[in-house]
Amino acid sequence: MSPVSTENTALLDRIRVPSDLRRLPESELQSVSDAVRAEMIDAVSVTGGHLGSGLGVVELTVALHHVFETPDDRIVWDVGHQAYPHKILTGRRDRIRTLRQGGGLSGFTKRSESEYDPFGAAHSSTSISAALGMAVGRDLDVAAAKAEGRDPGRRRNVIAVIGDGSMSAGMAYEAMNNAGAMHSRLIVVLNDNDMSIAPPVGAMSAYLARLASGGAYRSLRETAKQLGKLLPKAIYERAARAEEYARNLITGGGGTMFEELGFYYVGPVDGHNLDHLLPVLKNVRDNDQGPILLHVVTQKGKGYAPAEASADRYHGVVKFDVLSGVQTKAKANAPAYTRVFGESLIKAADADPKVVAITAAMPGGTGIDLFGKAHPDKTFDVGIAEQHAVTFAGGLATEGYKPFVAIYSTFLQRAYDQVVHDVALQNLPVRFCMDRAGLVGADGATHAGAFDLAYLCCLPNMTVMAAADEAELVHMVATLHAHDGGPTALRYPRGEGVGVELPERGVPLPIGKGRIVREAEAGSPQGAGKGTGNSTGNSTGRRVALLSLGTRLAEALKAAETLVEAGYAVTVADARFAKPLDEALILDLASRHEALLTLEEGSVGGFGAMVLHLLAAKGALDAGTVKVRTLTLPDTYQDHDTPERMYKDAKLDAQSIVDTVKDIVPSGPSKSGTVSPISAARPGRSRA
Ligand SMILES: Cc1ncc(C[n+]2csc(CCOP(=O)(O)OP(=O)(O)O)c2C)c(N)n1
Repeated sequence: MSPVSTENTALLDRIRVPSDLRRLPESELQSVSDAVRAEMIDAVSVTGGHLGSGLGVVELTVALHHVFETPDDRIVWDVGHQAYPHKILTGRRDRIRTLRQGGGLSGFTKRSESEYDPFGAAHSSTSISAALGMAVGRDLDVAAAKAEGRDPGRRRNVIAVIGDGSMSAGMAYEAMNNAGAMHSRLIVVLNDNDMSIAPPVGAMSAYLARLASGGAYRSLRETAKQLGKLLPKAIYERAARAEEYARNLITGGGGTMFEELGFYYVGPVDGHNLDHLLPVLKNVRDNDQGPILLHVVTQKGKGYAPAEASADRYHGVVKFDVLSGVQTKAKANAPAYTRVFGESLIKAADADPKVVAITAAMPGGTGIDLFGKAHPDKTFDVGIAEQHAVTFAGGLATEGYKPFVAIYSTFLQRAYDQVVHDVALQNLPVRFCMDRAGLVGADGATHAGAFDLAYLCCLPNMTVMAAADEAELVHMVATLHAHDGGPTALRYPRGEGVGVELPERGVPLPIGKGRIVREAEAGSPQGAGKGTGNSTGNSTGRRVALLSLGTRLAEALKAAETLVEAGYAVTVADARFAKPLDEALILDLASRHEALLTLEEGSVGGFGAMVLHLLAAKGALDAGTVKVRTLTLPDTYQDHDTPERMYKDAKLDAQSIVDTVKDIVPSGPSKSGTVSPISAARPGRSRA
């Protein structure tokens, strides 16, 4: 694929919105597709993002916008990660090089971004439900208009486009089951590229492969026969025999599973052949029946040789060179948390045959790919099925296994009742390992791991911890392994660690014990925190405690340096546990500082709320001697940007911490009588 040519540019210049595309003859649509593909490759080469999925649906996108009257007709893209060609054709081409950049276009569909995005997404398998809601809304409108004697107007089409990977989630079946029963007119395009992020798993994937087998897709002639059923009765009856024959060849006789669910099944059709796609889509558009499933076979990464040749088909890429396809990966200064997690879990399983690992279609993203190489028989990729993953782990736990369920914080949201009802309520020792905790940057609000502390800390039986650095992560994996008395959860962020030395083996931490990392009195660091510097502590300055949970610890230590220079006496503690809290440590901090700030990479209602509950319950706030502030993510959905920028906006960076402290406790000598003397033997101070 060549870089964007002037010819391509000239062609795309003629298409600002889909109505411009619809004015072009069908004969030009392959050239449009080629131009969109070149534009997309060029754009993603500078922004990074999802490449392979979009490349696979270029022709499908062009065909859909040509055949359907968007935006009045609704196209609902599942996940939305494949919607870059759609963005190029729907008035956003001029901003396509701002994809995933601060202030720029989202990497997914987003209602606030365009009227051509009727439903926002980023988590998978929602499209059929949303599209069915739209279809039923339309039907209710039409019925109301008829009842009132009004002209119901044009009956809009609703189309959900869902990948074969996303078809592995329960929600897709719940929606199809409902749609089949409602008989509402809905079009589901199954975009079958035989890939999820990783190769697809499960019986459904094998089933689709069987449907698509024998030349990969149907000829137009066969499809026309198949579509015969959608035509008026007389024509249909003539076509019926041949159609039945063709169908049996493919489905083995019994009709497809989609038909059993009440859908009319059409396909498989070659999703890169516009001569096939256009007539089939028109036919599907013009039929009057209930729900239709159009099975389209595409190739992930289509039209870009480096993507086609790579194992992951360039699902997600960083910036790359268009000609060679080589991605510009910055050299890492420290191992990624994901890798440290995967390697620590391998060690646990090396020593204990009861350790098993579960991922929901994210082996690479969670480090379970590493684990899978070392312990293939103990690794379970269940597909995009977080709910099932959790309850499946619950079942394993009942049999004495030690399941580690590695699911991003944001995707575990989907399995909340399974966490509550199937695991926590029964006190089963399932280990939840939540990668991408906190802000994630370019993927934006849909992927932020913002809520797990709030939604897990409120659950009886649950133990919740957060790693402050990669060495802590090693110890915490060991802690999860050792703790068999109930469910445990561990959160850690996206990206690289801070560069501390990694222990050879993890040592289980005492449950519910935090540690003091730097002490106000000594003014010097204690423990393993990096960047604590050689401060000249001022024990007579105003006394402030920073109580951090997770990787804000590094910012807390930076803030402490600045504050000490400004004359404050600062204690920095790492809570390690959000539940159970280290009560003795927290009450002690509250008793001997004028201000206590909690820091977390999570929403309101999480760690800070837990600390406030404790302080209130123990009467530690009654005397009014300590000012408490809970520094959390804001009560808004933060748009994508760099994580650094987003944390700054959230006022969780070192400078903001300093500003908050100065705001509530102006610098000066310590106020006598407001703090009690330091107890000689404070609990929870040392590293385990
Ligand atoms: C609930 C949920 N779990 C996991 C993911 C991560 N994820 C994003 S895309 C994807 C694969 C989707 O595969 P498919 O639908 O076949 O689309 P393709 O990328 O192959 O076009 C996964 C697992 C997600 N977005 N949502």
